[in-house]
Amino acid sequence: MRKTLGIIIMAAIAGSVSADASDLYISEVFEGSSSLKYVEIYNAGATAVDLDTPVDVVLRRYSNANVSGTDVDVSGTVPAGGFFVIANNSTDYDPIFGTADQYNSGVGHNGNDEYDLFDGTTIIDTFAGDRHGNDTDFAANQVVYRVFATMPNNGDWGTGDQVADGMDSPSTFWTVLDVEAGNANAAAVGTPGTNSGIEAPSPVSDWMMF
Ligand SMILES: [Ca+2]
Ligand SMILES: [Ca+2]
Ligand SMILES: [Ca+2]
Ligand SMILES: [Ca+2]
Repeated sequence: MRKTLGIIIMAAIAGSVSADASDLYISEVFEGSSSLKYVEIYNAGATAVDLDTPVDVVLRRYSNANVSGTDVDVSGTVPAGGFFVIANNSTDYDPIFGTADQYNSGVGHNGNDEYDLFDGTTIIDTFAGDRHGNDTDFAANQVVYRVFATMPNNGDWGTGDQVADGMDSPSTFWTVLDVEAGNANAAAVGTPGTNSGIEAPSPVSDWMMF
């Protein structure tokens, strides 16, 4: 009886915790050939986050040298300690990785584009936010992993351009792996929707759950 009561109380407490989109961060960005591209978002919090309610979460892409971006309105739920994947399209993505959480051709980065993640009007994270306005390639034909061990940080790339396979970005906030021609090694180097061991803690219960 006591145990049952405890479970009921814990469930009531968990239900009262409001989702906090500030627990979200961009955990992986994949840029292959054709339009095999995706962005993975991780929820480091203890509560699932609805990407539309109570505040609308939006991914904004800045292409080439542009300093104004184009919005991808992400919709769905990111589980506590879980991932959410937005892929460019199913034709390129599904045969290699299975089903993504969302498809949107706005996820069309090609090596010199950056992303900001917005919670309403507030930027909560970036992928190379310090490179807006710079059209030099910095992540072409690579999968780029957020280095969990360096979190929290703002996702900046740091001063410098593209780095070699297996190296960190100049900021040390990201680690890159090369994607081979024709996406030959895509399934080996990309981990959409799952933890590679770089971009999120394993197990998640070791961090920020309480
Ligand atoms: Ca949204
Ligand atoms: Ca571009
Ligand atoms: Ca490419
Ligand atoms: Ca991943």
